[in-house]
Amino acid sequence: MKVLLINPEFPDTYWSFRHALPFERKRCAFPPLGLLTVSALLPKDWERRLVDLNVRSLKAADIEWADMVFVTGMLVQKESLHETVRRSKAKGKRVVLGGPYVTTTIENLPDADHIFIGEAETTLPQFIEDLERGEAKPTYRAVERPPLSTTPVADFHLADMKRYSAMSVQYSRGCPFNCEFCDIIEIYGRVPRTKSNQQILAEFDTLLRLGWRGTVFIVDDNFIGNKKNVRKLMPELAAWQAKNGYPFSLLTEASVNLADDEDLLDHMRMAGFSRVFLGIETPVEESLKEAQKSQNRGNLLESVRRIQSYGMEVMAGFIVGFDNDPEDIFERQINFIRDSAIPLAMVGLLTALPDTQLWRRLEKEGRLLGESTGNNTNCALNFVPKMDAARLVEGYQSIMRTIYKPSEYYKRALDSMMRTSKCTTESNNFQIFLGVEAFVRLVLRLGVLDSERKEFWRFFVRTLTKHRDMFAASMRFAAMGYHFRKLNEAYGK
Ligand code: B12
Ligand code: SF4
Repeated sequence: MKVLLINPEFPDTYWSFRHALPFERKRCAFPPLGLLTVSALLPKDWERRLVDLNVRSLKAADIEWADMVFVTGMLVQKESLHETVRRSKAKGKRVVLGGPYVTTTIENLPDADHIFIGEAETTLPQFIEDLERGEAKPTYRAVERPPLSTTPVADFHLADMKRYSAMSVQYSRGCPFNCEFCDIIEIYGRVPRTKSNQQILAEFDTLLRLGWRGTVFIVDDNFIGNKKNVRKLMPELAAWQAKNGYPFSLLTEASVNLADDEDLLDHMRMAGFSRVFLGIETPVEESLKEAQKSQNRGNLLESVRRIQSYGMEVMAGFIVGFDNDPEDIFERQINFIRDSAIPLAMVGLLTALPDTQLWRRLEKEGRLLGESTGNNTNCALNFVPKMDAARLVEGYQSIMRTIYKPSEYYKRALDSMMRTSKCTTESNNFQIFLGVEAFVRLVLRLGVLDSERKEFWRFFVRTLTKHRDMFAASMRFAAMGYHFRKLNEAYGK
């Protein structure tokens, strides 16, 4: 059996890093871990190939080679997903679909032969048995959420590693919190399941053996969702990094209450975590209450600062469009982002994702306008907000225009380096932004051709005088700033 695994194309969003990647000659930020995991669940003697449309195009010959085509995707990839299914079906191939889009969508699903709803660890083996008997069903639905002990090490070798700027592994699924807008808890549940220490370290071993060095994204919904297990993992992870000479700089997502646990923060520092993405959402207490985000209590600025003091750059998500947002929400968000020294702030309009508590409430209130595009930065609202919609979109754009102005952005980058540098570990110093060639391309684009080149040189000189030890990180900041500026030009005018 020959299986072609396809990851559809992403549009240009916060996380695509599309305008920053070319400096390093990378095509895509992260490989499609879901598909690589699905591949590892297939019988060993089946042939498999991966085509990530974010890395290269899909050729007719790719499809012709295959007996079956497996496609994954998020909501935001649906256009490319539909096109991929159409092309595969046109060539008479059996098409299998899975992933977050088909798991959550309320629209008509594409015309695939087999659709997998939910996680595939138990349903895929069942499908393979059924297929052998000639009785494969059109739909497979995971009745229970599988324990992660059933998740194999992903087939990382299928990914063309040099095309990606980071590799991904997953330690846990699910989150114990109950945010109203969140689809994670609907898809992956509120009881966080983790892998064993041996499992996750085996994945690290595999990446190391395959020659990977650099950033590894632990793609958990909330890395500290199961604190008890994470605490047990940390010393082993730190020992693994030390034994192997700190080959990986770690990035993950966590809830803000990470700041309350200094022991865990210290262990994360020792294990080589250099960046953490937090769901801050808003500095407005009433809006946090409305979002049922009780874990974001207390002084949020202080929480961010504490995490930064352990050497971790804080990235964060912010949302505008809550019913309780006051008229001055836009200025308050800008001020918070400025004061918190978060260079990479993902600001989005509130989005009602299918089958979330927010979706159900808005439906009851008659305020839903349809399924979202899945892209929360493209100014498209899928519900009727309390604030005037035009004012909300204009306010949102004013946040984006302000925070990604080079002077504002570079100031936050310098502040962030100031706060994290005191605690830099060996792995935090990892040369993330590698190579003379990448540096030359960056200087040419931002220091010569760009209309904002003065700001770049000011930043450059300040970095050299104050943060010479973080030079590689500072150049990554410059590249990322360029990405956000371009993104803003596309969406935020
Ligand atoms: C890592 C990650 C990313 C990465 C990389 C993704 C990639 N290259 O594939 C990055 C950071 C780029 C990313 C970006 C975004 N993401 Co994202 N991301 C995740 C995250 C945290 C983990 C994904 C992952 O690797 N999981 C591990 C694998 C093993 O799990 P899995 O993918 O679910 O796969 C399992 C099953 O779904 C199934 N399966 C999956 N595919 C297939 C295919 C077949 C054929 C079969 C049979 C089974 C199957 O089997 C697997 C094993 O059980 C998820 C949350 C989550 N827990 O999954 C959000 C998530 C997928 N992302 C989400 C969103 C919204 C986004 C963004 C739009 C955010 C934004 N506004 O910018 C962007 C869009 C992408 C872009 N570049 O523009 C949503 C999707 C919602 C939806 N319903 O579609 C999720 C669910 C999180 C959330 N609620 O916010 N994301
Ligand atoms: S903390 Fe994050 S993952 Fe957990 S419920 Fe809230 S939004 Fe979802």
